[in-house]
Amino acid sequence: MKIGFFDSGIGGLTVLHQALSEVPADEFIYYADTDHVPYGTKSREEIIAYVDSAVNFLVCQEVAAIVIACNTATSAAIDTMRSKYRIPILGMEPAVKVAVKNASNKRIMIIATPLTVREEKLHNLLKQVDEERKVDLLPLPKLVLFAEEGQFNTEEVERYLVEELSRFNLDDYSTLVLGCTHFNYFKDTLRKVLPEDIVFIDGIQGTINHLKNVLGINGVSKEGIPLIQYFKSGREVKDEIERRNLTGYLKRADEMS
Ligand code: DGN
Repeated sequence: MKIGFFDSGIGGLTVLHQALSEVPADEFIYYADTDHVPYGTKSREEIIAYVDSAVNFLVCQEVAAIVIACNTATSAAIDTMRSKYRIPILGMEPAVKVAVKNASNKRIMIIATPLTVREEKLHNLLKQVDEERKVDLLPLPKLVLFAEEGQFNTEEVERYLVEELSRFNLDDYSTLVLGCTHFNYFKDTLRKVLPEDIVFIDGIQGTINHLKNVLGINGVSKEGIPLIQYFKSGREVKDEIERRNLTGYLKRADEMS
C-alpha cells in the first residue's frame, strides 16, 4: 500500500513522521510544493489550484489515500478535492475540540497561518465549541518562512514570537493549539517564551487516527522499512544531500514529539 502526503513545504513531515510509526504502508510519497510556499498569505483560489495539481499528481502515482498535511491547504481546498477525486483525502484541522475538552477555565490560544485564521472552516469549528468565547486566534506567518530557512532556535525567531505575543496576558492561558504543521518544529522556542504550564496541542494524532480508520488499520504489524519518495512541486528529489536534508526534518520532528 502506498500513501501520499502533501504540504507546501516541510511542515507535513511532522505528520509523515507520526505515520511512519503507526501506519504499516510499504511506501509513502511526500510532496512538498516548494515552488509556491508559503500558502498562508495567498488567496483561496490560488491555493485550490496548487493543491489540485499536487493531488492530481499523487492520484497518478496510484496512492491509496492522500493526507493534506497542511491546515492552510485543508481550510482552502479539501472540500473541492473531495468532490473532484474518488480516493480518500484527509486533512488537518486545529485541534480545538481536544483543547476545549482538556483546558481548565483559562483561555486557549490558536496559532496558525493568516488563511487558516480567517477561513470559515476554523470559525465553524469555533462556533461548535467556544460558547464562552475563551479562544483567541493569532496568525504567525513568519514561522513558516523561518522553518523553510531552517531557522528554529535563533534570536530572530524568539524576538518575533515575543513581539507577537506581547499583546496577550500570557498568564490567562492554559493551552496553545499549534494550528499549522510547520509550527511543531518551534516547540523549544515557544516553550522558552511562554509560561511553563501552558500545554501544547496539535492535530497530528487526530489525522493519523482518522487515516488508520479509513484504511482499516488496527495495530502496527508491518515489518521492514517503508520506501519514502520525495517530490518537490512534481520533481522527484534524487540528490542525496537534498534527501538527507528532508530526512533531517523527520528527525527534528522526532525530537519535538
Ligand atoms: N504547513 C501549513 C499549515 O499547516 O498550515 C502552512 C504552510 C504554508 O505554506 N503557509
